[in-house]
Amino acid sequence: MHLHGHHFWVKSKEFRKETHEVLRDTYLMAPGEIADLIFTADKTGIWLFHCHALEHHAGGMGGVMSIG
Ligand SMILES: [Cu+2]
Repeated sequence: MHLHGHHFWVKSKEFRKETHEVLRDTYLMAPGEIADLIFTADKTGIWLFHCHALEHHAGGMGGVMSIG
């Protein structure tokens, strides 16, 4: 999943129970995975959040986030 306009930290089972301070704008998720993407929403606007697999995005795996 890719978030436009921001970078985020990931807290997921991928990293077991540890929090790694890896700053990203894209995170490759496994099927069924649940992850927290932690970021500071300090940029006003409408930002796209979507899957980078184009066939997934075309199938509806995307949306927008409004910060204002
Ligand atoms: Cu996908």
